Amino acid sequence: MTKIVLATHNPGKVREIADLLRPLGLDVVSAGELGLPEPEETAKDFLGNACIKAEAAAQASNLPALADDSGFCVDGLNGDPGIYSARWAGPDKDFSYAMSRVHEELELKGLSESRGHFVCALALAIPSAETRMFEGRVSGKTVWPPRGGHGFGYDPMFLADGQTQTFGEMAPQDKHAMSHRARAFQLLLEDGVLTGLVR
Ligand code: ITT
Repeated sequence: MTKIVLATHNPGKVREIADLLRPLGLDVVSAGELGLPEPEETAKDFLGNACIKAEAAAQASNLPALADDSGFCVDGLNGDPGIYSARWAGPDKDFSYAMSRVHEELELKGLSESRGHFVCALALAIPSAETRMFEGRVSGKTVWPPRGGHGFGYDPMFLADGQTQTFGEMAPQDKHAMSHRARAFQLLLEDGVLTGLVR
């Protein structure tokens, strides 16, 4: 079976991407399990950071590596936290705190809610081949207080358009059916490069 590295140290992403990859019959191992270092995310956009993470993992492991750079972009905060979504949670990765910060910064602007979207950039780096990149989005709005214990990160404060449940309230398979990550993944599948790896 072809081995592929998930170039992420975020357990929520590992869970969701492994669910999406499972049907392809790839042998998935995470960067955390391989003890790979976390590269600094110095790019100015999601695609650039996904590339940095995928290429660092592919180089260190000599295996194909799939990275995800994602975030929550809130219109009322001019797109913040955006590429800084993980950093807003501080060193303890406290997303209750990060969600409160979004809410408080909106309130400071006199807003009780705002439109926003999640972005997911995927980069697939294959040793000695060109890195492929894909981006998916899902639009909706902020809700306060947060609702639900599923998912991760900002899920409990995000209501996708046309839904009554936040991403935090949805069953994982319902989030997978419509999320930014699932949309980016669909583009990756359509490209065929991933299925080409399966022997
Ligand atoms: P890696 O870099 O190791 O992959 P990270 O958590 O630091 O892990 P990012 O830099 O891409 O990853 O930060 C993305 C943050 O955006 C993530 O920590 C979540 O808080 C948030 N986020 C991304 N996708 C999300 C989703 O599906 N639901 C809720 N929050 C999400």
